[in-house]
Amino acid sequence: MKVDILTLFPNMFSSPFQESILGKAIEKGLIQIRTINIRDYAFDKHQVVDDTPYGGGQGMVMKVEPIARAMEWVKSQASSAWTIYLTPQGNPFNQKMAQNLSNRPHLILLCGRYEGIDERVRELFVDEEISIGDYVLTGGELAAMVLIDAVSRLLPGVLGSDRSAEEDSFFQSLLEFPQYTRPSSFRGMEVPEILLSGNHAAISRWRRMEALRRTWMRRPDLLEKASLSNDDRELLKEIVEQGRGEKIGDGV
Ligand code: 4HQ
Repeated sequence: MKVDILTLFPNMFSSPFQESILGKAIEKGLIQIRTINIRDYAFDKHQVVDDTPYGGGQGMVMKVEPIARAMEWVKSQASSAWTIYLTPQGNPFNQKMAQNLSNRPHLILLCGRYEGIDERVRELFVDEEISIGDYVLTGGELAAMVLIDAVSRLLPGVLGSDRSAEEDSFFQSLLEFPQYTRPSSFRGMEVPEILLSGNHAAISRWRRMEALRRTWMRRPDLLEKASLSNDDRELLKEIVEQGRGEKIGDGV
């Protein structure tokens, strides 16, 4: 997959894409990421990329001409690319969208700063607007990184082959079950015995149970969308009978 990023801050993208799984995927050529500095397409003497908003008001707006020139240069190389603008006004990003985007050969991500972009950029170049959540960032760069991270790990060969797509889909739209690794005893806290039993059927059932329990306790909204088997419904009945138990804070 090719990803072109239009930004005023290309340096922000260097280290996140050099490390770990994403770094390896780029090294292997599974993802080709390029940054395009919008300022390089501002042709006036001071390379101005922003201006005050028509109608007055606070802050600055990104000018249409530099973005249009940068876009036209990128698109001249791949006219079929899918162009995304990162903004709180966009469709809320989720795993399904990540999956759909992972099937596209070429993405263009436009990162805004200040109060955003001239509306005409949207009309001319943007295929889709995406938000990574209901909060305000200083720019679209971190949002673009979040999107690239979520999409990249779905590309064939990016994660180790030991991770089965089947297992992923079985647990789709459920929260993860608790994980443990050695030591089996730490400060008197024991790993659940069943995980040490070697009984794979029992372990699978326990994990499914705990994934359902977590989801029911923390994100009951996800259970509506999850595809649950009859066995799952039986497990859920048990969970509901056991009660909601320990409750974590709601973060507000
Ligand atoms: N911004 N999800 C404002 C975001 C954002 C988000 C990007 C800040 C666009 C102009 N982007 N600029 N939330 O807060 O994607």
